[in-house]
Amino acid sequence: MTVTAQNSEIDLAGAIGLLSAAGSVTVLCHVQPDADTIGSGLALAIVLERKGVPVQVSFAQPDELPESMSELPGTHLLAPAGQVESEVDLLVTVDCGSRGRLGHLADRFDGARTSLVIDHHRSNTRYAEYNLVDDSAESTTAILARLFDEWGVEIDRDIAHCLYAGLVTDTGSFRWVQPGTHLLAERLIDTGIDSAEIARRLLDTHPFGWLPMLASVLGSAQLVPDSAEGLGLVYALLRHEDTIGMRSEEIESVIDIVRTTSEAEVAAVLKETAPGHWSVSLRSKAAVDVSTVAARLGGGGHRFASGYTAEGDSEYVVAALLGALS
Ligand SMILES: [Mn+2]
Repeated sequence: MTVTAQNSEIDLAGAIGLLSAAGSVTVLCHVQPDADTIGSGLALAIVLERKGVPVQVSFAQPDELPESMSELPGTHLLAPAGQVESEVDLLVTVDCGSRGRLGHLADRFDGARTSLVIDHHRSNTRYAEYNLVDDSAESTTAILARLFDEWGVEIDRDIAHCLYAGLVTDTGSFRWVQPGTHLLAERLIDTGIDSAEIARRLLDTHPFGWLPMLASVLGSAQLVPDSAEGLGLVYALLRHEDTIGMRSEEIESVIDIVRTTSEAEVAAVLKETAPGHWSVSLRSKAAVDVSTVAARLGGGGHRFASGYTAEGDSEYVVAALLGALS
């Protein structure tokens, strides 16, 4: 297929039609995968495998699945990025707001007969031939739960485990919810999954070294009361040396502490992924749409949670952020 194919919006029934007709499927998750993209990818792959459809799930980087997700059902369907088939009937991306979030696996679009995006990011760029995007959904796994219901797929314990992983993490342990969120959680828990253990593994398990890392990083946090039109910015830097030996689980946890600062509407954590290369997480509480802020800096995301990448020294990256917030 060509990348200039018409980018159609599609509904659940249309997506089911594509999935039902597919002779083979590749499911791609975003780089630096979280539990929503992996939970979505594995749940969909389990369903397709049971229907007899050859399926691979993958993500471009890092090379290994985050340790906290290793107990999810369906990991036997994960393929190393280098082993993802170059030709496939249907390419599906899950929880991935733009083509760039696929990393080098974006080239698999070239060998796909057709493509489908399933996502809930506000900033989604509709980069596939068919796009099932619901930015009101709590998680991509919540969209998949509706898709499975419409498809007549029974959500059993294994599928529920994958869907719950995305739901509990993307809602911040059920802080950011809407009518229906807890009903979905109840349905998933009722299959017999150990919801406490799933949440503990994904969100509340860190090695001891996390504590001194936090002490160092949080100790250097800065408050900029004038930023964001006087609503305030708080930020912290995770320098490359702070991240050595830390898993993504430890690195991604920092923003959840920084964002609790009462004097700041916007929180940022600048993570130095390699010397001079930064991945920036943004959070807001109510008044600021950080998906727009991230978009100004080349990234994207949700209204209250977004991110982007940047290059340069920390002063330069902070100055660019302050500029985008003003
Ligand atoms: Mn998500």
